[in-house]
This record gives sequence, structure tokens and C-alpha cells, in this order.
Amino acid sequence: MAPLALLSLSLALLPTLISAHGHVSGIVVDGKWYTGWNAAMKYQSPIPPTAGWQVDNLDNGFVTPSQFATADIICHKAAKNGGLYIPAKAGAAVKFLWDAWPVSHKGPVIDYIAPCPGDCTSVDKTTLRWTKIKEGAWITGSDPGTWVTDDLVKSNLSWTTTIPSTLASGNYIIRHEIIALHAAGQSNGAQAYPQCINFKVEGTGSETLSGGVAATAFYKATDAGILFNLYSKFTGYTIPGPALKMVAKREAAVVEERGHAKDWLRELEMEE
Ligand SMILES: *[C@@H]1O[C@H](CO)[C@@H](O)[C@H](O)[C@H]1NC(C)=O
Ligand SMILES: [Cu+2]
Repeated sequence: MAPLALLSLSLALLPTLISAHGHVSGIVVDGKWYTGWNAAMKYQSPIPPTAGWQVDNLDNGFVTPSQFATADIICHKAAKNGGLYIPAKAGAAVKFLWDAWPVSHKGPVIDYIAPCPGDCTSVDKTTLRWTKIKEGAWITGSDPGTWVTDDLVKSNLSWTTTIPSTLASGNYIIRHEIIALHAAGQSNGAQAYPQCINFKVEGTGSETLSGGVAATAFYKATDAGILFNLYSKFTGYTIPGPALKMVAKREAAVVEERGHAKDWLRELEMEE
């Protein structure tokens, strides 16, 4: 093959090689499927409204540690408000379905929730204050070990979180995120894949979630859980970001009593 042909061939292959990650393609609540944001939708006119925030991630790409203090970490790259809501009861299970996730992309899976003062479809994302409601990461072994992302891949590429049952009725955004650590041994190598989704929560609780944190303050490039060598011998892992909130732990105890809380249990064990 002529050198020029070789060059164009390798250029053609490049996007597939670097884009084998994923995005949240659907959300299931109460047995009902809701379409997530898919970056290809930006070419439709009009752009179809989704509860998932509109992200400029056609390459299924990620946010790097050098961008952790910028607005892109809030709801992913150049994210714009989702135009719809998913209705959900406080205490409901919310299942996020990914279109793809490579097993090599091991790392933590974290869920945050933020109340919208008013309408989530128009809120200024920089004003959102987030509370961590679920986290999972390292399970066992090392180099690279077993991680909750392995469970996510085995569970039909899905991850389930619970809307705190104590939450007051209102408009909320859940920020569901995977942080891939396969390249995190080098500086600026971790990869954050956040996705924000609007929810209209109905409940009898009164929890309003004061004291949340801005997403731009979640992580630093040098955090123990961000600059982390997956391909080494290790005996623990520190999940990055703010602490899990007590409201989530109370919720976990309630779910545990009901006897179907495998994910929660693992997280609680890891906390101790
Ligand atoms: C498995 O994932 C596919 C694709 O996201 C989805 O259509 C299907 O409903 C999922 N199955 C279950 C049982 O959640
Ligand atoms: Cu990837």
C-alpha cells in the first residue's frame, strides 16, 4: 500500500480506537424506559428533548483531571439542560443503562443529586450544589483487581441507584458518573464520564439537601483516587469526592431491611 493510503487508513481507524467508551443511553424507573441523551441527536432538527442533559460527546469521550475545576465536570462537555423530566417517587430505584463499557475501564461509579431552585430545564448548572447518594469502586484484588464497573458490565451495562426516600417533592438532577482509572497512573490520566438527568420527585419527605458541593470542587488531579495506578499491588482505594451523605445511609439501612440491597451493602462495608 502506498504510504499515503496507509496514513489515511490509520487516520480512519483512530476514532474507533479512542472512542470505545460509552454513554447513558437509557434510564429505567418503575419498569418504564426513558431515552437518554445521545450526542448524534444534535444533528436532528429540532433536537429531541430528553431528561438527559445534552452533551457534546459524540466520541463518547471524557473529562480529564485538568478540567476538574471547569464547568465541563458538572454535566460533561459543553452540557446543556435536558428539556424533559423523568417522574419518580422518593425511594424509587433508578437504573442507568450504558450503551457500552469496556471491562478495562475499571474505577468508581458515583451518583450525586442536586435540587433545582425552580426548573431543571433552565437552571444555571454552575449554581447546582450536589450531595453524594451512592458510591462504589474497588471490590477485591489488585493489578487491576475487581471493581464495581465489572458488575456494571455484567449487569447488562446497568447501574441502579435509589432516590432517597426522605427527599422532599421537587425538581432534581441526578449526576451519574463513572471514573475510568486504566490510565490514571500517569498525571491527567483519569477519565470522568458524568451524565446529568432531570427528575421530578414526588414524595412525603422533607429533606431539602442543604450543604451540597459544587461539582467543580469535587476532585483534584492529585487526589488519591484520581492519580492511581491500577496496574500495581494495592490493598485499598479511596473513592474521590465529598463524603456519602447520611440521608443515603439511612436509606441504605431501610433497603437492607427489605433484603435487596447488594450494592448498598458493599458500599457500606467499604465505608467501614
Ligand atoms: C438491557 O439493556 C438494553 C440496552 O440498554 C435494554 O434495551 C434492555 O431493556 C435491558 N434489559 C434489562 C432487563 O434491563
Ligand atoms: Cu475509553
